[in-house]
Amino acid sequence: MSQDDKKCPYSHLTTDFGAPVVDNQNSMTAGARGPLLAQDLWLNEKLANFVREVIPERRMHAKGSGAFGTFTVTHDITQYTRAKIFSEIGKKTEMFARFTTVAGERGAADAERDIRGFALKFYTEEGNYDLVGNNIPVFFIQDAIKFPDFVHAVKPEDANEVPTGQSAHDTFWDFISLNTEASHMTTWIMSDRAIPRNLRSIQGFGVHTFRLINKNNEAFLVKFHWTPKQGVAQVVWDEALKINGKDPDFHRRDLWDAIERGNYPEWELGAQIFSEEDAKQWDFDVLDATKLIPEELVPVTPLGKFVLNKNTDDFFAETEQVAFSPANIVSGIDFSNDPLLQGRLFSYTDTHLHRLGTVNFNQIPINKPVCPFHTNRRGGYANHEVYKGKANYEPNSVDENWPRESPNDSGAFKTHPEEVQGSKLRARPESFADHFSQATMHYHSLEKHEQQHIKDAYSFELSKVKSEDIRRRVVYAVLANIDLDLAEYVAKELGIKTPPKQQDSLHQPVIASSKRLSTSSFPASDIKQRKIALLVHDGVNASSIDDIKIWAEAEKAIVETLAPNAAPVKSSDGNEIPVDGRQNGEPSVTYDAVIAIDGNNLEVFKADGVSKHYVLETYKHLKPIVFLGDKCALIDEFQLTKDAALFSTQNFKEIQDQFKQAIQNHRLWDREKVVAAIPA
Ligand code: HDE
Repeated sequence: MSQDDKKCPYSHLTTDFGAPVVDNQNSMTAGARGPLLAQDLWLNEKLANFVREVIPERRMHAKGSGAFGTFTVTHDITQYTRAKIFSEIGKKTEMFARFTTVAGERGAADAERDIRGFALKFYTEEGNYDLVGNNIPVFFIQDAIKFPDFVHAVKPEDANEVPTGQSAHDTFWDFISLNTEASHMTTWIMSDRAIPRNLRSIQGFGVHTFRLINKNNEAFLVKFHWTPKQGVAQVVWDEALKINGKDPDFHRRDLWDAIERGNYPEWELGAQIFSEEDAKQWDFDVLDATKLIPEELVPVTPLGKFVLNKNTDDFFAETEQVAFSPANIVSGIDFSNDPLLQGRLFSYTDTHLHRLGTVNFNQIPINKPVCPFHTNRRGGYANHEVYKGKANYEPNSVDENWPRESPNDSGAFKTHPEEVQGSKLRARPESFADHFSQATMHYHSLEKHEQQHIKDAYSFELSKVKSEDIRRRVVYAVLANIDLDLAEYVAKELGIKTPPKQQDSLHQPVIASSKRLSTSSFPASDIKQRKIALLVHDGVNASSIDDIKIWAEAEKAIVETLAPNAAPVKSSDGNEIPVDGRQNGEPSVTYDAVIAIDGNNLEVFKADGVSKHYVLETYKHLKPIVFLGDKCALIDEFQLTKDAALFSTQNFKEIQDQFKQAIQNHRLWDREKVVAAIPA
């Protein structure tokens, strides 16, 4: 209940204007069996509101998950920027983050192969600062003018609106085959980055080059990165497909639960800071958003950290109505001439005017700056401000020329006075012409298993493309220019002729491989919030459950007991133990590890097909499994091969440290070769 509610004499359900409602169960009729009365204004108000509850969903990034957080400065970067958000170590700024899938509609599933949007809004004392980034450091296109073409191509096809949230269809790959500037980004979208384990385990990137400006008006170029303390983690493809069916809100739920439990996810915000002179040395253009700067060239300087520590109260009011824009910057930060960024600067406001329906969307609480704002604007739909004073123009003499412009030396935002000269034209700079070398670098930077996943993803997606011409064009015009082995693999999978080598020798990557592009460079440091399923049946040993719970609590991990049904199980000493769920209802894909608990019930377990499936699926998805006591026999029974993430023991304590490490590692990639033979 809000303060306002407390002032109301009634703690009752009311109409829009505060009149109490006495009957919310029955419409007003002429006699109990008679027709409705037009006088039933409560019914009318209720239905009228209901049909207007939805607003246009975002054209892209429609399905989102939001959370509030706090940003804290950890390093002094005042030599680079005068932005007050970074003014001193320890300074805190409140913020809001929204995570999204990009292609799917609001009801789409969370684990689709897709980019994840990762947008940050900092409520600074100088106004809102938005970093509207993605979990991938580059983008598909170089120029904003291609954006609608790209989005049309990836969205469901027009005739039947199929497929939702998927790129595995003809129009997407047609676009890719004809717009080779997308080649680098496509290697990322086919990589594990596009099927993250959860939203807590993704990196964020500002993608474009921005500027930092210090108090002496010196300018530096910058690319922003934010890296999760939880490590970067992915699922295997089969797991992603199953999550989408079994728990389409898996990512949203995971983020919510972590915050509710106080296991607040945390990211380090960093920046690659460099000069125009540095940029001139490199063989790629820092204004080209299809290129990244390898960290070997410019390491990431840490700036601060942010934790997401509060869930939303009202999804619509906050996550749905939040309006991000890369144009929202503060003094000390500025734009570059990246033509993709330049297009974004006005397109987001345009989107919000359409979607939120009023110029006053800045007054919606989630969008409202925490500092005062005096725009001299008046009116418009849904204006909430009550403006005082006579003047609504500037300069004025009737209100002491207030609000007036900030003085020149006030430190208020002024754009960097970069010199610009040139003819008016429509042209791509020659420095944007290399479409392949960084795709090659990305592919060559990855571990063998990551490369294999890329090969499999291209093969899978292109096998869904009906047009032979498109398939061939992708293999010959794109993949053969990235890596011949990749092209040959995919060609073989599609049954088309091996492509000739086409590598363009003019464009060898400046750095052959960059370690920090692999997810393996970002391991987790703990197992907080990881979920472990304990498989139990009647006859289970209760003390094993207790031991594991004590251990997990200390690690801030979550254990849940799953039984054949939701009824309590009987322990071996005859007591009833309540369970957290059914094995059939809480699928293995939503857990990070499984333990088959000991007891005197081996035969019951063996006869339970659901339990067997649970274990085999966990094994196939490369996750840790423990067989306790009598359940050790299941390793042979299920014909599993022992490895570094498969444990059998009479005493959990003996293996708990190795088990923890295996959970921390997420997946045992070495197991992948063994499980290839197991059916899905
Ligand atoms: Fe966006 N983008 N975008 N985008 N974008 C939108 O804004 C657009 C681009 C990104 O959680 C839209 O409210 C254009 C790059 C995120 O609310 C829209 C271009 C990057 C979000 C829009 C791009 C992004 C959006 C859709 C090419 C990574 C979700 C609805 C010039 C750096 C924000 C909306 C949220 C949302 C336009 C390219 C990130 C249509 C024209 C590159 C994270 O305005």
